[in-house]
Amino acid sequence: MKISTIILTAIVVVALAAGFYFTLNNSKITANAISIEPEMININASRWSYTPDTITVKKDQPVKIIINNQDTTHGISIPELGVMGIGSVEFTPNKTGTFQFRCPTRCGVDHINMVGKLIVTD
Ligand SMILES: [Cu+2]
Repeated sequence: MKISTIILTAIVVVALAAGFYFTLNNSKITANAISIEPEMININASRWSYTPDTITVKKDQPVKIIINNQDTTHGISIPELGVMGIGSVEFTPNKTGTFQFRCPTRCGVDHINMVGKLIVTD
């Protein structure tokens, strides 16, 4: 075997090993970035209110709101944050402020008055 072939083979092996190492490292970084557990919040929903009716969360912190229906099917809708769900909603607030949430299901005569408040802080 020529010396140049041996050197070329060695270079290829080192390059592959380096590529493999960086790929592994990048995988770890990605895994860490998406492994942030959502903050779990339980809320009771019944005709026609939420308990609690005010929730405070942090911007950029994933949150999962579990909606415990006490009578019929209710949910949470926050159009300004692109959030809508029944049973539970999971999202990451991307802006601070005070947002009204409403029930997205027609759950009865006072459905329109079923509102809550989400406060997103820094
Ligand atoms: Cu409702």
